[in-house]
Amino acid sequence: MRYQRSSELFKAAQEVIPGGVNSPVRAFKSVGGTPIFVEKAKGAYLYDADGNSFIDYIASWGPMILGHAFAPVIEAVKSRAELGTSFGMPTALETEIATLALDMVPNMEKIRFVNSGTEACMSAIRLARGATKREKIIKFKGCYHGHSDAFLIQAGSGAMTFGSPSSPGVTAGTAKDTLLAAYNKLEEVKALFHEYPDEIAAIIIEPVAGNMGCIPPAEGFLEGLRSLCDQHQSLLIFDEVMTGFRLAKGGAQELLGIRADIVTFGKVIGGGLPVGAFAAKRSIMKHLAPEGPVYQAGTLSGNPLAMAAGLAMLQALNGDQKIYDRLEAKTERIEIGFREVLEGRDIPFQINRLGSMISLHFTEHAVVDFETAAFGNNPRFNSYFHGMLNEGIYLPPSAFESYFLNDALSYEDIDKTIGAFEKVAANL
Ligand code: KE4
Repeated sequence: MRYQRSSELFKAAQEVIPGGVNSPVRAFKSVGGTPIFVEKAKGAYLYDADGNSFIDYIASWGPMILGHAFAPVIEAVKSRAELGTSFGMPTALETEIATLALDMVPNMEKIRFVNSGTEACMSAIRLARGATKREKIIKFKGCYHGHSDAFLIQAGSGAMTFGSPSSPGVTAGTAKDTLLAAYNKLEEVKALFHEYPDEIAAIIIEPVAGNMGCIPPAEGFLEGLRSLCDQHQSLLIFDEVMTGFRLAKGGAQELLGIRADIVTFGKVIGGGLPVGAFAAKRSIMKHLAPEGPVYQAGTLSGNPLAMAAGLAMLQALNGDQKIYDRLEAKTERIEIGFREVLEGRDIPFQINRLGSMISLHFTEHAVVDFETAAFGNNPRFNSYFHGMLNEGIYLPPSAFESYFLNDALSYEDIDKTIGAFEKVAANL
């Protein structure tokens, strides 16, 4: 593979954009090398500035679940654009996509659209604090809920004290209201409720973690969080920015059978345009402005162009009962193929998978939380990433990301991916 043009473009980008990218993970910092500058994409394939093509396993970090340039979405955006792109006034289109989303997702009665997953999670926390009149939240180490201050918190000193800022610019005042626990460790959550009785507004969690690689919830873990929230009148927030409309039509709530109090969305719900959302029962959403006092707003929230893309995406997913079976089967094929490649080699590995979320970890430890995910052999991951890239397979450029399969992937693509891994594994 040649990356000459991407290198030139990266150099130019770094002159005018911090790090040359508009989102850090794109810069290949953790895997090394020069980021690929993409020119176009169609179906399961990416085409870069050097004329290389790749089978795509990030699907724009989730949104392109039906493949790139999905015709119904493109058509919807084209025809909608002719009517004007933004009005700052309500449109019937927003009611249409809100109604469909609430039909698809169980247990939710109202939904508010925003412009990103970050905005959805930030707003959900504010709503939970406003509704409960409490200030503290619990999040889990390694879970990512976007880059608003309340979430950029790392474990403080000691096992279960409140957090400390994980980024300059986040204040100690903010950090003191974010408590941390280890994913899948219910006893740590119980201890926080014991330590801060009546102060915890909400628990926010990725019901299937995708930002430590893929980590499914342990048996009884989410059920335990549900009962702790019921016991302490705290709210359970499922961050379904990744899992929403991906694990099932109704997301993790449907697949895992656990009911959250607030659910956040992003990625798929926008069909590739900037959309986030958060939903809850009427009794919670009534606190949100302009109905209630909890303020939240956005110039482009519910933007008709983005709503048109999201509506076309949700209509396609809602109309195709087999999509999730197809995605599950293709992801299982990847898992089986990768296991066959690695069995018998002296390469310790774990493969975590739930539905079409999957990740490969080069470690002998079971990957069940951030600490065990961090045991991964990153140099080995980096040569795996670049080896696969050179074979025309585009994987997430970080050991701490889930792969996102899309419905446009053929079994020929899957088998080509496994064949590429066979070649790459020989040099790991
Ligand atoms: P955005 O603000 O990036 O739309 O969504 C934030 C977010 C919230 N919740 C979860 C569970 C998420 O995974 C994300 C964003 N995911 C990352 C990939 N792990 C986006 C990629 C990026 O940061 O460029």
